Amino acid sequence: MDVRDFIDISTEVAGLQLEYPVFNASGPLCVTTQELRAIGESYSGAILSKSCTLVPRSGNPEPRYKEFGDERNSINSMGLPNLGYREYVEILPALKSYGKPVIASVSGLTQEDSLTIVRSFNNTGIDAVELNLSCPNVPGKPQIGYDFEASKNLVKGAVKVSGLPLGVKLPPFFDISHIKEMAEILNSSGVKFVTCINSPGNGLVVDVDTESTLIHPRGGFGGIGGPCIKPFGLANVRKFREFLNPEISIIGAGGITSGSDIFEYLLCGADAVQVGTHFMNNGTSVFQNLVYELVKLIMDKGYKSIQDFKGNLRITEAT
Ligand code: RRO
Repeated sequence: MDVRDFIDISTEVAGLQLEYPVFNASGPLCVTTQELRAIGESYSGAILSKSCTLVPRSGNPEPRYKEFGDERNSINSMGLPNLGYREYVEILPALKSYGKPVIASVSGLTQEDSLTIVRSFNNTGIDAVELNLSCPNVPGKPQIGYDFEASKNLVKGAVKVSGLPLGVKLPPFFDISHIKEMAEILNSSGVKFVTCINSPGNGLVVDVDTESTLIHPRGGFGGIGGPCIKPFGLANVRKFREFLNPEISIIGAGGITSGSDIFEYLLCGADAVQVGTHFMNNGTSVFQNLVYELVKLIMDKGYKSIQDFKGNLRITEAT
């Protein structure tokens, strides 16, 4: 059975065609060739690599990823473990054989590093670059997405040197004025897509039995993922959709574990979604399950395609 026999759930992000509106978030299980190939073979609508730096990094000391709570939330302080950008320039073009968009995530430790890396993916045959403005876990490196002036300089510089559609991965914002200000920067910078949200940074999870933090790096502080962050992901998508130019695509991320969660993000205006914690906890089978659940839900509701309901969230009536 092919779900496409029943309904059209294809979507477009930054001019790229995705057969399914769901793919992996940069982070879990997308560092090595083997991991990236497994994503290619799955129902993931695209292949997105782990954020890369100028030189390879082994990341922060273990334990650096833990699940917590009944809903399988997560805390991580991976610290950008990756093979270094030169490896991804080699590895990623071959993944085009899977017939889906291939996207490189870039997270230089300085602006100069980021521009060098972004430039290096030009003419490699891959489809797009996602510039990560929101890694919460590198000691001594604040998240650039919370510094509007620095973000503006970096994004404008990156768009200038990139020959590919360029998007940004944003941290969550908790005040509407911040979303508006960031949207205005992005509207005038030439970005083609926005991914929101990265894991809310600097959370702390405590183990009562051992009276200690769950993870080791940075005093136990880390980025939070899983269902507990979904309301903030939805809110950021909804408000960015209101403030961003309509031609800028939005990819939602944060707490997706079901087809119904994907439907919520699409209703808030996302063009596609990414899955982080749920993928990390369960592997590539999640993509097929999510696609089937989404198809069933859309069919039950009587819609024929994503276009029929995307962005159509209603405000509940006053009583
Ligand atoms: O590697 C990480 O510690 C990490 C990154 Br780059 C990111 O963007 N978000 C996250 O939760 N962890």
